[in-house]
Amino acid sequence: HPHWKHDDQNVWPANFYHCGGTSQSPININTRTVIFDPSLPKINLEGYDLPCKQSLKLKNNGHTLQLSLPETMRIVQGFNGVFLAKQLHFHWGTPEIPGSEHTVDNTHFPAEIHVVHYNSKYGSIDQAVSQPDGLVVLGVLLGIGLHDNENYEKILSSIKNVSTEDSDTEIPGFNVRLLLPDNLERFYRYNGSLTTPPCFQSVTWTVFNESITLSRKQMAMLEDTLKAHHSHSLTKNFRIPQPLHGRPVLCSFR
Ligand code: BO1
Ligand code: ZN
Repeated sequence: HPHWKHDDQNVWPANFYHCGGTSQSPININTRTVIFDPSLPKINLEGYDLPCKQSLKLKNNGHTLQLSLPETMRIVQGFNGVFLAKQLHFHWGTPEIPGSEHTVDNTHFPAEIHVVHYNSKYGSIDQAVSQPDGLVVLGVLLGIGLHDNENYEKILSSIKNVSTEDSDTEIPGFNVRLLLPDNLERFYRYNGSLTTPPCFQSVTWTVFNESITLSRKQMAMLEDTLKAHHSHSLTKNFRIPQPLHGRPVLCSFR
């Protein structure tokens, strides 16, 4: 497996076959051409309110800031099957270059989180990650607001402990539901891929319509604090939107 970096994303297809596929992620969400589908079921989350005594591993893996999640967190309705949480992570840019992966009407948000779940019928994420119905990822677009976000602060306050590549730390359990928007009923849905190598086309994507805000200071913690290989700043870790190749993008709301 060749090593990869976000700076190299133009050559991912040469090194990772699936990255050149026709159902890649992220995408631009064109709100004028999405298809309203009133039959999209409501998403029902279970076990997101974690006890404080259950600690979670927060890691800088050189590509992103990632929080491991317990399989007691699960999506029990809204998809075909039960999907168990594995991890959540962030994508971001710089103050000048907003770094969400999904764009809405060709506009990037400053950042985005992905909550990664795998289909319980496959028994493990490693078995599920390459299956067409293997993963469900929930995407939340992050903007800038006037106030610190106290829920995201539970993660961001520990960034200082994972500033270097491959470092990790434990943080107390908290209510992960509070990282998501209040309104889970308004979302976009399409079939796509992992947004990093190996880019398997295994993800049923959900991007929520409602965004969440962090303070400028909190966004700066993401943008400035983390380091990757050779202590280069870990920043601009987003993939540019990929061609739809005729895929429908569904929308749960008008
Ligand atoms: S994303 O949500 O599309 N940005 C995304 C991108 C890459 C992965 C997951 C989500 N990678 C996979 C690895 C697996 C690993 C799994 C869970 O993440 O390919 O080896 O088990 O951490
Ligand atoms: Zn991601």
